[in-house]
Amino acid sequence: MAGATPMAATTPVNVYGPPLSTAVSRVLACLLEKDAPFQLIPVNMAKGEHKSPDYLKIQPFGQVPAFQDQSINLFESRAICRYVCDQYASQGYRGLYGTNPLVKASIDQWIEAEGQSFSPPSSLLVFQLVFAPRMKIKQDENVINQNVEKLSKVLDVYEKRLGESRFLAGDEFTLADLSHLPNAQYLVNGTDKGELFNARKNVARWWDEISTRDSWKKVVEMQNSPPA
Ligand SMILES: N[C@@H](CCC(=O)N[C@@H](CS)C(=O)NCC(=O)O)C(=O)O
Repeated sequence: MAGATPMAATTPVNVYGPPLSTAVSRVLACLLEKDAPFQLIPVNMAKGEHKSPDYLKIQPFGQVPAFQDQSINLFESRAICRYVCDQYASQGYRGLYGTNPLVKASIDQWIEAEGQSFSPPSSLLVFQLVFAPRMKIKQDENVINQNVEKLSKVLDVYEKRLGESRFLAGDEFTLADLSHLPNAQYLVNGTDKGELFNARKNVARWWDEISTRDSWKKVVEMQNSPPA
């Protein structure tokens, strides 16, 4: 009975890692959009639990998130999200990963743009501007300036695209938009670089719309609740 959806819909999946991690929060947002039951399993990264031999058995690169559903283990947040969308296709928000090959191709294209073009400069900025100060690591002004410039160019492309369609892959919110939430959240709300988004009319409208979805508001609540 592999792949029996009713079973999958009621058996919680396991997500390992803290909601403060951008990659973990991407998966949480997707699970919430799909109404998929999950258990969040803490991984104490400060203590190096993500590098322990037991953890490496489920995430061989020693990163978060790791994901388990019945007999499978997965890593890479975007791949996990695609799996969740397919596995829970008939529940939650059905349009998240499209319903036909043409729409899916457009969603995949923009998920790739997020991973290949948006994420590299935005992740470096999130590290430099948010996590380095918390970890008492010295910030590198050159890295910050170079990546502000790179991200600006990427967001110029987004500005044009979002002048043509309401969301990245078309007129519906999809996984492509969702994938941007984690890094954008830190940049807009946790740094002085929010203008990168807010000063671009279409990007600002898009950000406002995607960041106020119930699923993302729940993730932000989880990020702000102290661990039990
Ligand atoms: N491409 C991976 C990135 C995973 C990743 O970089 N996770 C970070 C936290 S957001 C991590 O585990 N960092 C600790 C390390 O690399 O040792 C994904 O999307 O899942």
